[in-house]
Amino acid sequence: GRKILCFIVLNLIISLACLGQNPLIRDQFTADPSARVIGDKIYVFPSHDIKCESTQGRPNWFCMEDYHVFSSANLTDWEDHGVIVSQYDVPWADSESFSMWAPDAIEKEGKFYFYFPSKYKGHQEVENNPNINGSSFKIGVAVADNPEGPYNVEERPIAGVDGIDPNVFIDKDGQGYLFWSQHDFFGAKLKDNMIELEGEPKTLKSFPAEGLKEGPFIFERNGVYYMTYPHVENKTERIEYATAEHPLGPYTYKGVIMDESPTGCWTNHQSIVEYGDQWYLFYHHNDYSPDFDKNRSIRADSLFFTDDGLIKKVKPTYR
Ligand code: FUB
Repeated sequence: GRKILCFIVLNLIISLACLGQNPLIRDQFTADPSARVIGDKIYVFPSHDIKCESTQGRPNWFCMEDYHVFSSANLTDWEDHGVIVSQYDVPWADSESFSMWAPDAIEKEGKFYFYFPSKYKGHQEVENNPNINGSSFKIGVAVADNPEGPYNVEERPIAGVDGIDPNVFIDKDGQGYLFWSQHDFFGAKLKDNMIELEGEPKTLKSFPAEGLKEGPFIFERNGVYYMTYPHVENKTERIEYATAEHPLGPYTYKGVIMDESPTGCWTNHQSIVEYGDQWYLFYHHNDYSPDFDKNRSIRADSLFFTDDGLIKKVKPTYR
């Protein structure tokens, strides 16, 4: 009885601590948080919004030139480990497009693999020609011996991948998968080296047909694969999920994890992680930039499951 009481009190303290600290990073704009437990800490690999000069990137749009990584042992105090990858380090990226969008990272056998999208050199050809079916983004990888880096950027983007918002997942049997979005969601097995696809990508079906979907993030719990993603049906993105018995599907739509922003932040972008017996949803909102929703801030709130393994809706702790 005492043990259970201690457990409940501890969880309550952790949850309350979490409620009190949003947004997580207060000295810069951050978005698209990918949270990973590494050792006894949580690492967050977000993207980095900046205020663009009028000559940089697309005016009044996302302006993103590099990535920082942050870590915390208590979800309250965050250490900024500095820039790990910048658009100027990536040989194939168009460093005038400021398009280092949502990344992801994972540990495998003591190495750390960081995946990021960017517009590539020559992307204008696709953008200016409606007859070419393709994306103006590709996805690159950088590899390090420590989560904080230094990261070595692969010379070329991943062959066979066109799109944004990479998400990497390693199943219980050690098989790696890469997911990304390009109108639809795509997924493919990764080779052991984690930097090449094994076989052809598969289109993942059975998600809502209408509206934009992006930002896939998959996790496994009790043998169920959860695919979570932001989806715009009306004006702003809400976070939804679908489940499957295999990482590559088929997926069945299950419901909404977080409703649309009440104050009109157009994007949201999630990751879900278990840390110290508690599940957390990491996401973003434009807390520090109410008038310009391309300058966002990352947040986290506790997440709970029903006995049937469904995800209970998370209410953001706005203040
Ligand atoms: O941060 C830029 C883009 O906005 C991301 O890639 C999308 O997921 C959305 O959050």
